Amino acid sequence: MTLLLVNPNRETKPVPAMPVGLLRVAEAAEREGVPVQVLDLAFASRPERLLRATIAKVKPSAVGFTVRNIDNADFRAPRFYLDEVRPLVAVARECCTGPIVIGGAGASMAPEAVRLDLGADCVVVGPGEGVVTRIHDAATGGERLPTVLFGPADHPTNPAADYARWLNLAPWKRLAAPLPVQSRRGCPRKCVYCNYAAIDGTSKYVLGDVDEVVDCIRELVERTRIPHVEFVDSTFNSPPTYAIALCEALARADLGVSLGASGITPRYASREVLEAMKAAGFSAIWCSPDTAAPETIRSYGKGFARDDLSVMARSAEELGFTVMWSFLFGGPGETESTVAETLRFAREEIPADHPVMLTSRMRIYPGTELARIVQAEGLPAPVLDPRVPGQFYLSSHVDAERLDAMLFEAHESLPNLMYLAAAQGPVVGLLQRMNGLLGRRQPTWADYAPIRRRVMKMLGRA
Ligand code: B12
Ligand code: SF4
Repeated sequence: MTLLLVNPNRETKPVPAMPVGLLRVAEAAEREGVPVQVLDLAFASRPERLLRATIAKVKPSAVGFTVRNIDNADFRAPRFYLDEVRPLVAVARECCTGPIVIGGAGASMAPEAVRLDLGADCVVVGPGEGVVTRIHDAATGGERLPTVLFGPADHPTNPAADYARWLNLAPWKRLAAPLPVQSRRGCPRKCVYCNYAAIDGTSKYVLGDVDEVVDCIRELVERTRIPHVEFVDSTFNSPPTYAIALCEALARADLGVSLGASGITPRYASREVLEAMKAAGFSAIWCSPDTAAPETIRSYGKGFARDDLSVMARSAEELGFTVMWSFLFGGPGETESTVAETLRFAREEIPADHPVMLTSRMRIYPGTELARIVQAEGLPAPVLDPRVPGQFYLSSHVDAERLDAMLFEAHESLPNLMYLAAAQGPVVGLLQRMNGLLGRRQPTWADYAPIRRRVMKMLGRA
């Protein structure tokens, strides 16, 4: 009567992502008395064979897969991850008579399409902790599962999971993987392309208890001996009062860990917030303003003011706090002049040693404002495979060739600019191994971008 939970995600770039969501579901199952086993296929040399052997041994009553990524949202170098998951689901289907359930961020974005593509029975949308008993009951003869099941966002959970217990940490450590920790769910902003409300199961904040988050980190670091934590919150610095309280508690606890976060909104990246983050142990952060032109800040629905960006860039420089900036060109309302304004901001206001990521064209995901715009413009509805033409939006007010030329020119002239594809390039793997070997923390863009950029240039990949 065991629930077998499988991590099929073999993507390790730009950062190897420990399957925090799947493991939290495993721990919720245990709390509710459901016997559970976890199979991590991230580094398996023959994943299908290992899955087959595990099912033969465990004889699970149901198999659950986490689908974190559908694609890499990269127009220039698209990857479609479901091609790797489909054969695994087929093995589960062949070897297990119980239901095959899919959950995870990717699955939550387009549940029915993912279910059909993978050939599963049910897709859980949003947090899975609150539906494990239902899955177990269905697997053991109870009421059949619906094809789509919504997980409640307010079900009790932990900020992370006991990685040392569920995972063989050796290969993760070899690539200097950080420990993912989530202090809150939800984001009330409404960026035009964003689907996080569906993934988190809520657009309202569900805030974790600050002391619990700190205790959880202390325990995780003791158990894993990995002194680097990555906050995986949709927006780490919002609400700012909570962010500051958490940072102060982390600073007081003085855990000797380096901290990172990728979800930073310029709206609340004031000097006060950045100072608190620095004092807490953050060494570098990843911020995606997407644009720096007032018109596109509005049309992308970003919810910050143009001045917030300048304040953030200045405060970060004054505090010696490196930011990895990410810009997304070609979305609704983009024109040649808004592109030029964003590139001007990158050239003139971002410190020259802060890395800047350039992404061209917006990936369209179902259920987003962008999908509605696409429909209103009479364009075809999005599908799952990013390699199918028409999956990336380009504003009709900007010429494709001109946009590409402007980005290329900026990329060639500024050493701190990179295309998104560089984040998944071969140099990243080399740096991860080097850091794993030296026992250093996960390479952050902050520390390595200039070196990486030079090496990539040498290899002709930049
Ligand atoms: C933080 C983050 C990152 C960090 C990761 C840091 C780290 N160490 O883990 C960074 C910036 C490095 C990153 C990189 C990438 N990311 Co990212 N990332 C996120 C983010 C914001 C949070 C993910 C997370 O950990 N959530 C916290 C956990 C607890 O939640 P969860 O995984 O969703 O799990 C819950 C439920 O989904 C469910 N559940 C999960 N599994 C299962 C299984 C079963 C059986 C059940 C029932 C339920 C269930 O229950 C869980 C607990 O509540 C999400 C967006 C989001 N809001 O989710 C994007 C997101 C997951 N990333 C995405 C992408 C594309 C990527 C990259 C491919 C980007 C790129 N081109 O490089 C890489 C891939 C990295 C990799 N190794 O896989 C996409 C994936 C969807 C897609 N487009 O296909 C997302 C959704 C963003 C988006 N909207 O596009 N990412
Ligand atoms: S701030 Fe981030 S999480 Fe919030 S809506 Fe915008 S992209 Fe989504």
